[in-house]
Amino acid sequence: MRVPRTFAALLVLMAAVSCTAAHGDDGKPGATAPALPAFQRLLPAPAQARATAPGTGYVLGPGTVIRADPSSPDTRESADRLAEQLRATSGLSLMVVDGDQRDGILLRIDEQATALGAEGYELTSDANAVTLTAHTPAGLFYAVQTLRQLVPAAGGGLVQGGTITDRPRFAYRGAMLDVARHFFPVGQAKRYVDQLAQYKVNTLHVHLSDDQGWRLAIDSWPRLAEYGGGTEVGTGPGGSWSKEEYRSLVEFAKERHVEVVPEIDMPGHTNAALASYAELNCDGKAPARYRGIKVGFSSLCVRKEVTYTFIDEVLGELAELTPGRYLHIGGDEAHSTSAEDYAAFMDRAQEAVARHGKTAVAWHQLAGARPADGTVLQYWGTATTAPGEKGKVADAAAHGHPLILSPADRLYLDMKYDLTTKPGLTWAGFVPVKQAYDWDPGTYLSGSGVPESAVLGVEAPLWTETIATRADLEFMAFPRVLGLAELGWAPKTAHNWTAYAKRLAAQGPRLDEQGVTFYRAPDVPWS
Ligand code: TNX
Repeated sequence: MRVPRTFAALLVLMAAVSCTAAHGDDGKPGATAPALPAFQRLLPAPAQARATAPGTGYVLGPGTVIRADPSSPDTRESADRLAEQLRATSGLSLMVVDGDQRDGILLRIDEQATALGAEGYELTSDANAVTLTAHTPAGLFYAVQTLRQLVPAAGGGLVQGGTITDRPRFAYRGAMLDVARHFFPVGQAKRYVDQLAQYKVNTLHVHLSDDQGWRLAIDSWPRLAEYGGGTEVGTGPGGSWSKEEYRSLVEFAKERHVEVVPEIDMPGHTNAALASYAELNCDGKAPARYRGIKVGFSSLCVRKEVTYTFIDEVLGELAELTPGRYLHIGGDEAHSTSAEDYAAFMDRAQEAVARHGKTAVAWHQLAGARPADGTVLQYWGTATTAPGEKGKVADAAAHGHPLILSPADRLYLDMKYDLTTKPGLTWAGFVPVKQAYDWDPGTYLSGSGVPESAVLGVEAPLWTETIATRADLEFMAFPRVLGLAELGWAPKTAHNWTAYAKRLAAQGPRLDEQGVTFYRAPDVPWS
């Protein structure tokens, strides 16, 4: 049936006007809409989305041309990557050309569009074109990730019509991978980055050293990797990354707008280093390497000067390899170091980071000592953390230290989901998918006086004492890490477990397609 043009336009207008932020309501009674309308399937939920009527939008097919606005060189790269991805997921080989016509898929970086911010974008879809506009390459990258979720999987099809205007709630959206307890090759870290970047996560924190192993080659202290890298939890061979491999990870991440934050944990969690170099021990004797899962028994020798030569050289090489802003210096669970020694040590570790031109990140125990100007604190407490400990963190926040929130009973991906989970620990309790999602980073520490403005963002750590394989790693991370992505990006107004659970379920086929061995958690309505 032919619908008069003006009438069709009116329908579109009505549909648009009836939409609210983040919920394109194109599922009217009587319409043959899919189970979940396209804009409502997006994960993370966009800041604003207005869908036109169901069935309207751009039909993506074999004849679609991808246009990169020639006024900015960065658009061509994004256009080529989009073409590559669509070839992989939809089987379509689309032509990429330079041009700025609104016809096909147009990618543009608009110098004037400052309102979109450092990571925001606008996506519009109508009968003629899908237009992706951003102020920065990162914003354009996120527009592309959104488009990928809007393209029906095989052979193209309708890209729902409407406008999405989007930007993140928090600047820091991170995941941590512990490659020290069990060694994982750089390829695994890249695979994780690739998975996370699709959901607009922008930081990979790598935990590169611990009691059980040292995982990065350091030229000035070669036995760290050569000998200290040769163990892991259990009986495995361990391993380490060459500098070349680390650089390739940084580059791979950068292409996906992910910043790598390397961590060398100190002064505790250092048995692998202490075993590698006798002189780092107060008694001059190297302990045996360690393959167990206890924490808190090791410490660098705080009163020996060689300790500071050591950390300065290690952090210097790390800074040289890392274009990102941050070096993480750990500082957690230094149970065998006195409070006074701990504070003195952490002062000098922070000085070393600053000397090498970086900003220090440390676990929140540093709040009880002397965080230096600018140091970022990573909070890993739980609902039962003592008010005094939270108070110290709140004090630090009041003195200008930005906070990264990683509450262990919400975001520790190594906690078991429930009784049936084989890998994992339970010291922070079970963490079902709902619990990982259903909290608000903005008000999480407000009871202790921390305002949302002090929260730089969120991070989900994946500790690997009990996780030795890719399958287990992905089983523990997915789908909970998507909750992290959602909390980091989506507006607070979109927070709703029931709606989120449906959107999460809609990601199931995508995860399957990518071979991710995720947990089909019973609290999610998977189809
Ligand atoms: C606590 S979080 C740790 C890690 C463990 C983890 C296990 C933190 C800063 N320290 O050393 O691997 O718990 O869940």
